[in-house]
Amino acid sequence: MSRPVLHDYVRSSAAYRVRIALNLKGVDYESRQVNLLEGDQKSDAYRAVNPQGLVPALEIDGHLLTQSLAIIDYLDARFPEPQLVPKDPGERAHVLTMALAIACDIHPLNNLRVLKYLSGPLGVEQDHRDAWYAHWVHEGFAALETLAAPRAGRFLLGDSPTMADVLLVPQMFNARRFNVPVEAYPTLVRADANACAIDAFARAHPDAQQVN
Ligand SMILES: N[C@@H](CCC(=O)N[C@@H](CS)C(=O)NCC(=O)O)C(=O)O
Repeated sequence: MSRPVLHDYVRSSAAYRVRIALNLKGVDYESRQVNLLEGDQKSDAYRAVNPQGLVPALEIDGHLLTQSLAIIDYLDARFPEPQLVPKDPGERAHVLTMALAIACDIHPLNNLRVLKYLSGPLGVEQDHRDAWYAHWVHEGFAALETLAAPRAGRFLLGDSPTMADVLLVPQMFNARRFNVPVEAYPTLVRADANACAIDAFARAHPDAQQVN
């Protein structure tokens, strides 16, 4: 297998998810930075990689994959250990429910382009923009805490990390970065702390990236 190429950005939480999954699977990869703050994602060159103009994208096995959940699903099928989406149908649905609660119902509302649209064309002031951000984190995390708590162990489901933890860690990082308090969500705080103690998660952290 030639070395996969991740179209990446250090503080992109969707790319952070894929960095974690690649590390957990033990896949060595090249990171190519797409500077979101400079608008690289909107260039014709990058839209040829991902027509949505979003990171991440992963070149692997002759495929060009986009959408972080589809990429993680590919990696889980291609490199089965450690398994990130359980085979048991009930557990599988539970893990996907938690992952999608983050990926579909928190993250898109607080994405860079949404925040820029609020403060740009809609003229929303910074404090209202911050309130918007915190609102959707609290809505999502409150539900996720309730969903996760009955079946959580060291991680969101039991005692091994799953795709749900792969999505949780970057979302917790973002919440803290935007000064959203997370103490009201003890199950999420515990799973995040346990995951961050794992080397594969730690190496994917934005502060651990070596960017030129
Ligand atoms: N659903 C997509 C979301 C990707 C996404 O929103 N990426 C963000 C960074 S976390 C991005 O590229 N934003 C660029 C922008 O907002 O202009 C996925 O999971 O891959």
